[in-house]
Amino acid sequence: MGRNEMKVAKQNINELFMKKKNTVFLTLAGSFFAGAQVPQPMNVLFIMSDDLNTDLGCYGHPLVKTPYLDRLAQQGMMFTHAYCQFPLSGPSRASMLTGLRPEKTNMCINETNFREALPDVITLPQLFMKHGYVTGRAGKIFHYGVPSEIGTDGHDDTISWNIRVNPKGRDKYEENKLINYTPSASLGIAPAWLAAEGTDEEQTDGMVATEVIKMMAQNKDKPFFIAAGFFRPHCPYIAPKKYFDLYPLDSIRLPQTPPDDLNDVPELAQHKALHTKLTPEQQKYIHRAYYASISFMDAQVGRLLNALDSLGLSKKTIVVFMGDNGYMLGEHFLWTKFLLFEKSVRVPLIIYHPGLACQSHATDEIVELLDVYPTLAFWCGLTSTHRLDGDNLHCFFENHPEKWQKKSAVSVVSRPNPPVDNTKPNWGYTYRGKSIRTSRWRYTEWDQGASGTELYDHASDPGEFTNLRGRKEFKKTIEKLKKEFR
Ligand SMILES: [Ca+2]
Ligand SMILES: [Ca+2]
Repeated sequence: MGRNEMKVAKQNINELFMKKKNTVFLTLAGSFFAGAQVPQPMNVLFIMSDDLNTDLGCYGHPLVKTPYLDRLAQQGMMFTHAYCQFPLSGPSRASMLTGLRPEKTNMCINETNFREALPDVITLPQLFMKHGYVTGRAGKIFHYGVPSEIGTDGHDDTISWNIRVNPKGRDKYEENKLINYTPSASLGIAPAWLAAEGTDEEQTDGMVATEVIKMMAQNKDKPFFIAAGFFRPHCPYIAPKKYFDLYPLDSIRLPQTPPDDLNDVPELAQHKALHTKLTPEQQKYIHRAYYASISFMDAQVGRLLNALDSLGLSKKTIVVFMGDNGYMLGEHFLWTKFLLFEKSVRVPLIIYHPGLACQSHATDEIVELLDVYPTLAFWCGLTSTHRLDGDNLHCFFENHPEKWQKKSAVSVVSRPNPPVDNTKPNWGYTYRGKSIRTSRWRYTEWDQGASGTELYDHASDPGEFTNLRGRKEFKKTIEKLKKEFR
């Protein structure tokens, strides 16, 4: 679609929007954007990966092989600075899927259900369902204990879906084969891995892809919002053996951290994972297994993208790919997530809209996972029933990144107020850490500053090693950043 045609299309949409209600807009919006002859709304293929940081080929990782995500990024838009709103599955996903900041969902832990605070909120898939779309998911989209709840509904919001499938693959049945460095701990947090025998299709994530392909084939003549919720690279890090072979152990480089790095880091900022006690060699095995899990998951994304082509859906399906939270692999001597450092809150976000030809395929502007809901709703002509906290990313797809107003991302995290007690709301956890990231700075407060603050200058210190709080020359910078908290 040329620029003038786009202008006309947008004008028409605006006029329609003024005059008519959403049903008409919904029916026509897809056709304007897609340039199709028969009015038809766009489909959405929504792909999530669990605990995936930006260690991907397209994000510049020197080792990790992700050919399919790289291809998606080349065709669509890669957001190099996208941030989750809470670095833990349940609260992050609830925030993104309701379009609301975590404090409004009142989810400080995975075990709380956002419906307690927001009984009537319309989730993103639910909005599509209410407008006549078929909504379906396979695997983890809302929270799901991994690996304990694989094969169940997990903590799903079941009213958001017409179709729910919960595959359970040989990764679940072969947990006894895991190489586990902390056998006494639960597998949901243990550093454990397996280079598995057998095929991709036998693994849970392979089955998720198979089920989603089936779902798209069965619903290819209806508008759909179909979601693939991959469990990898969440631990236990399991993938077929061939993906481990991509990463010889001697090619793995462990992150370099100054020995005194944590001396200027507040106690609450240091959530310790079991991985902290691993030997350097064990750490390399964990890196390799995490990378293998990413490449395996990437191959399943490839199967979905190829299926869109073979089903004739690629011209009428928006593809969204994202991670739910970042992941640390020993940076700052810290591991996993539930932290407010860059690597724990920065996530991959790649979006492809077949009807919008981006001239540029990547942007460094700061965006939040919250921005996904309003964008998809806008593209499909759906109006949210509640006020959304995110912004519409459309300007990046019409080659006007300068229209993007948001200049910072905010992430929060909880910490317990002992004693932890599962009869208390959120088990006694409250929002105690809050962090803001602009293109240059990261500023973090614990207990509104009473339990410590951190300021990192990404222009000179991308590793966030030197905490600049307390230095006179940065007082004004901190005051300014505090004003941008939301
Ligand atoms: Ca997660
Ligand atoms: Ca430090």
